[in-house]
Amino acid sequence: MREYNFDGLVGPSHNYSGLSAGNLASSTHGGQIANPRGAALEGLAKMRLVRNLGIGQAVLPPHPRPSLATLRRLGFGGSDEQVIARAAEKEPLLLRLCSSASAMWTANAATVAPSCDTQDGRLHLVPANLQQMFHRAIEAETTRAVLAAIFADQGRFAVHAPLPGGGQFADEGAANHTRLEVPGRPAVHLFAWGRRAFGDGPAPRRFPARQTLEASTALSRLLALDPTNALLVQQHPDGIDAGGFHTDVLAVGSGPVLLLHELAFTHTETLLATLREKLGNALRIVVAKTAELPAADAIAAYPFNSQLLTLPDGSMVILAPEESRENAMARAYLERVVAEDNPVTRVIYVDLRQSMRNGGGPACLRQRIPLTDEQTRALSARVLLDEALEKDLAAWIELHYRDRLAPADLADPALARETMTALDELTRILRLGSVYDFQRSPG
Ligand code: SUG
Repeated sequence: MREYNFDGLVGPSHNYSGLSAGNLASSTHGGQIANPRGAALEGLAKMRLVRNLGIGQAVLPPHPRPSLATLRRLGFGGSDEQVIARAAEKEPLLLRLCSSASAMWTANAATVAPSCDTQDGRLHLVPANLQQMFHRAIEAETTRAVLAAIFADQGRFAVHAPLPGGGQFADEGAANHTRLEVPGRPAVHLFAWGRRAFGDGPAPRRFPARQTLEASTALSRLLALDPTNALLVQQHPDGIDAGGFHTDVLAVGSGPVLLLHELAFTHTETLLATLREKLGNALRIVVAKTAELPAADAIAAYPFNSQLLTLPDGSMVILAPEESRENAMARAYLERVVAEDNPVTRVIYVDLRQSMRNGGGPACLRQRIPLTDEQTRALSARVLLDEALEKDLAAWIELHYRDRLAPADLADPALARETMTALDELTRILRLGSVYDFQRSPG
């Protein structure tokens, strides 16, 4: 079993529209000018770095934006140009919502259970419905089509439908899911949630809780896990209100290591005791208390939104955003992690400023999918990153992406055309088939 990081390629419409209440970076940078080409190249550089560490790396494609299909479903008609012009004139917010490149944050694309943990021995993937935010909810359909195209072999892979219904089953994917594992014991899956849909209980007051208990419970069933190894845990309402909109903003875990802020979850002591009981002495936990690292710093600098990567020699590295190096408290926390008795041997900092300004750090940009060799051979598309694919993607970005995009530019019909041309070509590079709506129906 080898873990592959499936990173989202940043889409050509990457921009700052201030769409995500509760995500402080998104709110702060709304209206600024973005650099889609720079963002896509930053993302690709991170993928190259991870691959060069000897770790499995793969890609997931952007979604068509603006989503003309969504604008049409909302009553804007005529030619593509007219749809965009009418939305821009009458409902500019809707055009911005339908133009976000948010599918780049593939931690939110799905929740995954590897075949070694599931009762039927297949890899299970549940695409996230992302109900809480409109600009993200429109990702689910395309995500499902893309995953179904890649993981088409139903004998080995089960791609489920996104959870049904409205906000009651609001699901944000792997950003709220952590898998921990030590040698000789079954893996433990932590499913975090922010509010109850049915019934009362503590909930954030200031910002939305994006994941419900009911959604997390449904995921633990659908993923065909042994229920005794699936734990449900509440995100701390104060953590969400401080800007920790997903679990991965305040906690990250992999293998035997769990890093967390004390405001990541409620009842932290009980949770940690349960984890120690299930995983034993090999489990390594490093908690940051508020005095060491205030939540505001953790959220601004994103040390928990790191990738915790296991190298081929078994040691681990933390891939953290530059912002964590620049924040003295975040950096000191990460240095403490390295100094303590655990497999983590160093921190590597990466520049992902384009994505970070929308609240997306290293961990947001990847979906972790453990695969056996046989499963990698059974993938139905060219998504595993090797040198040739890396070159093709770099050339594709250079050819198709703008280096400047302001929210007002989303009204430019040429952007939609450019994006369709680019994505059409990308499906050929990745041998994905016709996964996009515009490839299947005219207009
Ligand atoms: O859903 N930002 C994303 C960031 C997602 C980060 N993912 C994880 N933590 N796993 C979000 O809030 C901002 C778009 C804008 O404002 O233009 C945005 O959607």
